[in-house]
Amino acid sequence: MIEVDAAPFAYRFDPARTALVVIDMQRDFLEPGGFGETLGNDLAPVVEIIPTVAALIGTFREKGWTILHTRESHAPDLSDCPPAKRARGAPALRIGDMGPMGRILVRGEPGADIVGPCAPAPGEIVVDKPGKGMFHATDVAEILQARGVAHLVFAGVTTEVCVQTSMREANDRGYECLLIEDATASYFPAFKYATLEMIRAQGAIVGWTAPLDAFRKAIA
Ligand code: TIU
Repeated sequence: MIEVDAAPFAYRFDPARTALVVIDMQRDFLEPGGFGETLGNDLAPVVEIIPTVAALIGTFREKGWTILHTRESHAPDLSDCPPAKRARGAPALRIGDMGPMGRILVRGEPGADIVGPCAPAPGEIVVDKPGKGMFHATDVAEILQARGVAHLVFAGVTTEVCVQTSMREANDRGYECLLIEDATASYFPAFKYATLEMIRAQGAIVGWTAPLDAFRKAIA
């Protein structure tokens, strides 16, 4: 077992039973004209973490440990997009509308791609998910069970939406979850810090948090 100096106390994991989960590092959330910007968000806080997420992916790659990437996206006919999700709010463009990177949040469009520095390598798992959580309407449970995974290390965007939802889903399914603090971001920095606090409060009620540096020191 490897022990990471994490909060609220040490996080222990067996690399053979661990997967890195990189949530939704897609152009639609990180680049101008994508879903995130159409919702009215400032992209700067999420763009900032790209190099750290890439470094974390590189660390897992060097070790040959399991890496799973998710993409929030919908079928071209939007059959997996609840009408309520598309109708919500007053975005500049709605899910399925044509934007500068193709149709917003639609599978196979340029905007749904993962940004270059975080792009999946051959052999890494890529899961398209129609919801915020990675277990909803996906094969993630079966994929992780088939590999005997018990520990999940989380990164990606956004901290309080898809990362937190996926981490809570995983926690309820019995996974031991660690969120890498500087490899996740929100459009709202205050929401990121609140999420980190609520995850690790009450004796790691949802899971642990640690900076990338602490994770790397632990495995060195
Ligand atoms: N809007 C927002 O903060 N996030 C999302 O809609 N999806 C993800 O977090 N991936």
